[in-house]
Amino acid sequence: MFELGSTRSAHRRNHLLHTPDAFVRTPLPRLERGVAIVHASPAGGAGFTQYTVELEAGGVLGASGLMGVERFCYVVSGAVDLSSDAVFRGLGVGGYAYVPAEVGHAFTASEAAVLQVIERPFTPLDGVEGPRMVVGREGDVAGAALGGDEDLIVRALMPGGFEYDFAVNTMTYAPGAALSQVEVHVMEHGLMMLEGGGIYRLGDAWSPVTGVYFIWMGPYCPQWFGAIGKRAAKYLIYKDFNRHPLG
Ligand code: UGY
Ligand code: MN
Repeated sequence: MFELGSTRSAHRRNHLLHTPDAFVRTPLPRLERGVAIVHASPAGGAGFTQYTVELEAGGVLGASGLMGVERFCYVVSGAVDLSSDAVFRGLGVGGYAYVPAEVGHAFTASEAAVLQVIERPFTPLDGVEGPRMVVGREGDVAGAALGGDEDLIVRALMPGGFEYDFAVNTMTYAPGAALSQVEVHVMEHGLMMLEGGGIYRLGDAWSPVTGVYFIWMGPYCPQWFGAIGKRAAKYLIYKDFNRHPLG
């Protein structure tokens, strides 16, 4: 709908709220029969990229071809097959994969599919072996109660070892559950709402979030979320992790 130029989308120095009315679809190299909505990128202040990929049945997302860039993919709807040295068929909703830098691969939609894709330059650590490919399903990951709060369940999709330099979690809030503190931390976040909604504090702004809203939080962006409504709220959240702030 034509909203006379108004939107809740806002790009500030240390955060972006990206709402669906403002999404612009674009082609990308090595993306066939599909389009991308780029949410987070270095151009917008982030140290990583995060984008939504919408694939037709038979559409393909190939490796980025960028040197030293690792990738994480999460299936939001539909299903894809991942081919690399091995083939992983039928990654449906909640399926995910981590592909280390320089590993050839392609995601092919076995039916129309929507993916969240996160990419970043990998930061190796001296004396630590390189990371391995990870393929999993969120439903198989045990949840942990954040700070002992059974109404706020975190599922860590990436392994926690120092081979890996980022984390991707899902966080599921029972209706009325909230973060127990306003967080201010050096790590960045890319966040995609998956279910339900609530109020997000970003810096000095409190915003209603729901649907497929995306948020980028830069380092030290004050942040807090409380779930509102009669059903659970859930989001997928990226953060840089396991590395010294000086690199
Ligand atoms: O992992 C986190 O920093 C997470 N608790 N942040 C957030 O949900 N905004
Ligand atoms: Mn946080």
